[in-house]
Amino acid sequence: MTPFVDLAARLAAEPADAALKDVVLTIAATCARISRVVAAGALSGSLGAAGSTNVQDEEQKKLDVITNDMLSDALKACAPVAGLASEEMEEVEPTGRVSGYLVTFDPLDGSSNIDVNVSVGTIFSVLPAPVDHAPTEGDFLQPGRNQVAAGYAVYGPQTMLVLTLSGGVDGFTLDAEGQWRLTHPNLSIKADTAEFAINMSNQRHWAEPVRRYIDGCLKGKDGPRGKNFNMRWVASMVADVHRIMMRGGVFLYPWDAREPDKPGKLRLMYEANPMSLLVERAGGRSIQGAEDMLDLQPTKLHQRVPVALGSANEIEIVRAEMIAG
Ligand code: AHM
Ligand code: MG
Repeated sequence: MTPFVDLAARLAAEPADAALKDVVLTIAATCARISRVVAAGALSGSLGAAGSTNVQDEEQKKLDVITNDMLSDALKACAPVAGLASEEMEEVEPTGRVSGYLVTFDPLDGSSNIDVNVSVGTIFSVLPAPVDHAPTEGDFLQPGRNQVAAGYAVYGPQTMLVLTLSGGVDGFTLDAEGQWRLTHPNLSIKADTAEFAINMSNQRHWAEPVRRYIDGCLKGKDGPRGKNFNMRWVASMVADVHRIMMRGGVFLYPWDAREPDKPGKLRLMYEANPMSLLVERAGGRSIQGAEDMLDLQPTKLHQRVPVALGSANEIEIVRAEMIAG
């Protein structure tokens, strides 16, 4: 008998309504199936490019398309879901139902890592749906604070699901029978850290506040911070955020001058908002510019944002640099 309770039992203790729990259980079950497809790799013929591009003009991998279809099909069949939107779909998809919930997702985050067998993941966000009409794009444009649930699955050495509904953040590990077991209850991100994650190859394109912050970290004990920093960059946001959930740290994907008209690389509705809710609920912070990510009023479904999230005290140092300009 395992001492770890399963996801359904853990959700039973949540005050959230049964319909929301149904949505979360549907996503969790689909992530468990996605994990098997990802793990099969070349054996399932699913590695490599799909030969198509998404709305951001990014090349889609076969697994981006496969996992998008798996989640879309499962959510369309889930009665409380009124509409869905995905990083890999141009338009929102109403399910034909009114009221209930809207789900946004990045079906396979970290696509560049699929073919090299490095951790990838699924990110999702659940928002309330309108009660009197089929959802349109405008109904999805709600600030992150409106999220009623958010989470990610990371397909790594262990497959884990990390989620939040009304309260704290819990981590579940997928067992050999395909059940999610509560292995990491009430996750908490430590407030201080000496570890940062950023794609350093973009250094010359950054704005001044980000340069100053990273320069301070790189100078270590000899610089203004007076301590040495370590650096990690997996290039899968899910894996980088998961590390922060486990041992603290900060993650930055700032605006840079490669594409000056775009505010950042990562997407607000599928990546930044759900991760920000998880990080805040675990005691961390998440900002875009100097403002809290979760307060940002979205203007477009596929909107991009600059992101800095992680250990609370360290993010306040990043925020201070942003304010200083
Ligand atoms: P994706 O959703 O197409 O996989 O892109 C998002 C990913 C993030 O997971 C990761 O943090 C970032 O892109 C890595 O970008 P880069 O390759 O510029 O380092
Ligand atoms: Mg992504």
